[in-house]
Amino acid sequence: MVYSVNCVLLQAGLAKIIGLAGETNVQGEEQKKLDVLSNEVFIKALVSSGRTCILVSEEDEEATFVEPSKRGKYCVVFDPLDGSSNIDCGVSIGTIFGIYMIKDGGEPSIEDVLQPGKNMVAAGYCMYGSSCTFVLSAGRGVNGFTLDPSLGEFILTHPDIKIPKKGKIYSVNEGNAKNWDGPTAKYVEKCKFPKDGSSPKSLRYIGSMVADVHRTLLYGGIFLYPADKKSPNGKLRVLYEVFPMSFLMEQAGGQAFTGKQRALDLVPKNIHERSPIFLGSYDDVEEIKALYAAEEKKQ
Ligand code: P6P
Repeated sequence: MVYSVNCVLLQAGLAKIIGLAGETNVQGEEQKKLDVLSNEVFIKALVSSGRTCILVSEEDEEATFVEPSKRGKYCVVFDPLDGSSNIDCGVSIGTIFGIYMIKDGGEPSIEDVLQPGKNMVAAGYCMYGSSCTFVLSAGRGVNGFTLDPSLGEFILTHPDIKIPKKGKIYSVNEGNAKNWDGPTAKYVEKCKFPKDGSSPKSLRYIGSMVADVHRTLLYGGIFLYPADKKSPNGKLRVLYEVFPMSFLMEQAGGQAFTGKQRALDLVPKNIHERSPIFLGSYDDVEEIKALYAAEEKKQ
């Protein structure tokens, strides 16, 4: 599936299939032709695999329930082409996915995908950039694979990825700074003007979650998409952005926090629910957790 999407993306600029599809998705975001195309690739392939029973896509308002004759035991939640607003300028974008097992042998129901992220059996992403990189965890560590186009095969290039315990990079959209709450504002201030004599952290923000998280996973540091006055639940979607990336971070020795709790403990109430997220190096996330805990004490 990701190989097919990668091939289409590589030709997109030439084949003039970039640009808008003239529709909007459930998020009210303008759909790029490639969003629609990649969504169709994943839905068709997952249904015909005979292994899935419920599919949740960022592009579809409702979940897809696979017909009984093709049904399996896995529920897949995915963003087929995350960061697609960056397609036209060639910035790395990606597919993000998480996999649950159906809760019991009965008739699949929406409850099977409204499980906490800690119940996922696997999660990962595929980044379409200067190379096609596939990062996956099935609950026993994180491994990275790079597509060898001459073979059409993914080669294990990043075995047993471990995120550095502390990093030198923070990754956030500073354009939202005026709307941040106290702990986030204090944390970012601390990154820029550390009071302990350490060097300031560098700011790196691409605006494509897969690219920002991939860099964070390999180099360390922290990625933040906090709540703010405009978006009290943040922007990123729990099922197919927050949970998969949080699952990977924990598997790689990092952590993920919502501002209130461990991200993977969250129980979503609907399939497109959003949540604030702070994820990355263990010590860096600890610092922002302490600021939120101190704020909580003041309440
Ligand atoms: P902003 C892309 O639209 C996305 O969903 C993520 O890939 C990315 O991290 C975030 O939104 C960027 O949002 O508001 O900073 O442009």
